[in-house]
Amino acid sequence: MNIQAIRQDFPILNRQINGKPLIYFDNAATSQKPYSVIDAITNYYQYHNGNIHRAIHTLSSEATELFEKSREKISKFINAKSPNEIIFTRGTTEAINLVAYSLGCDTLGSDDEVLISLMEHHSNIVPWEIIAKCRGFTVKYGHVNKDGTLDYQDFMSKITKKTKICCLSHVSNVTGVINDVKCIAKVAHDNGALMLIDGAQSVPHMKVDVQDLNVDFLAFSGHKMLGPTGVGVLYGKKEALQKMTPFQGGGEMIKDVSFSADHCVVSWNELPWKFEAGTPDIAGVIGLGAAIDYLVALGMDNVFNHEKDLTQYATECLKKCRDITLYGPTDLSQKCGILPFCLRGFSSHETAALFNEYGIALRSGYHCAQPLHQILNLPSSARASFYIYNTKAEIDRFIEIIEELNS
Ligand code: 7TS
Repeated sequence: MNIQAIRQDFPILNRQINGKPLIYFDNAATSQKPYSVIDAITNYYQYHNGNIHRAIHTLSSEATELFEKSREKISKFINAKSPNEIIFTRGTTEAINLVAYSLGCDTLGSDDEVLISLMEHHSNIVPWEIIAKCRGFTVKYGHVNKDGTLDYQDFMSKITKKTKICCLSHVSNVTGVINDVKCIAKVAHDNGALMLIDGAQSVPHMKVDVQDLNVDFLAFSGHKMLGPTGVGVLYGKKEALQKMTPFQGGGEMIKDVSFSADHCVVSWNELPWKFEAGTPDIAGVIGLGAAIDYLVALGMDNVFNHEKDLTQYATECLKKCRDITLYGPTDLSQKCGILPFCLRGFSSHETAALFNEYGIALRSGYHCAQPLHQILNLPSSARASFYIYNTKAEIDRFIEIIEELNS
C-alpha cells in the first residue's frame, strides 16, 4: 500500500494539534474519514435526498437505490449469502442489543444459558445482563488468561446443551487478541447453540468471511472502518433471523397492520426490513458503502499486513524503552494493531494528556472493558491503535517522546 498516497485522502491528517502535526493513534475508538466518504454523504444530501422505500418520486427511488447498493457491497465484503442477511443498525452496540432483545423476547427462558467471555466490551455484556434479569436465564462467563488471551478450555467446557448462544469478540479492543471464533462456532453448533461474534475490531482490519467462520451473527460499526458514525451492521444467517421477533416496531418493518374484531393483527415485512423500523441513517449507510469501496480497493490482506507490520515495529521499539509496561500476549501472530501500555509514574489519563501536548491522540481508561482490566490487574491503561494511514515515522516520534520523558 502506498501510505503517503493514502494519507492524501484524509483531510484531517493535515491538522495541527497544539502546534504539532496530528498523529492519530486512537483508531480502535473511531477511524478518520477519506474524502470519498465525506463526498458520498455530501453528494447524497445535495442531489438525492429523499426517504427510502416509500415514494415513487425520483429522489426517493435514487435514495433507495444508493441505500440498497450499500447493502449489496457490505454483503459481498463479508461474504454473506445474500444482502437480505444485512441489517442496518446504529452500530455494534445496537446490533448486539437487537439480538439480545429479540431472542429474549421469545426464545430465552429460565432453563437457558448465554455464554460470553470476560474480555468483552461492555456492549456485549450489559445487554445480556439486562435481558437475563427480565427472562431469568443465566449468563455464564468464559475466563481469560493473564496475558489477555481466551482460556479456550474453560470457554469450551461451559458450552452445554443449555447454552442457547455463545457471544465472543472476534478481536479484543483492549489487547488486539484475535479469537479463534471459527473453532468455537463449531462447538457451539455441535451443542445446538447459536454463535454471535462482535466484529467491531475485526471487520475494519482483516478479511472476515461469515460463511467460512460459520457464525450466526456478526455485529460491527461503520465509524471504525472509515465510515460515518451512527451506522452499523448486524449480519444474521437467514434461518436465524427468520425465527426471531423484531427488535423494534414501527414503519417499514411490517407487511400489514389491520384491525378486526377489536384487535390489531400485524404481520412482519420480509428480511432484512423486518428489523429496520423507522427511517434509517440513509446518508450514513451510503457513506459506509463508500468506505467499503475504499477498503476493497486497498485489499483487506494489505490492510491487515500493514497494521501487523506497525504493531511488530512498535512492540520491538517499546520493549527497549524504560518505564513502559506492555500488556497483552507476546505472540504477535494472533494479534491486531492495538497496544495497551502503562507509563511508570503516570496514570493512563495523564499519559494521554501528555501525548496530546505533542499532537498524539491516544485512548486512556478501561476502554469499556472493565472485567478484562480486572484480570490484567490494572485500574486502566493507555492504548495506541493503528490503521491504514499510520506510519513507522509516527511510531518513531511516539518513541522519541517516551525517551525524552525517561531522560
Ligand atoms: N465492541 C467492541 C469490541 C468495541 O471495540 C466497541 C467500541 C464496541 C463493541 C461498541 O461499538 P459502538 O460503535 O457501538 O460504540 N470500542 C471503543 C473503544 O475501544 N474505544 O472507544 C470505543
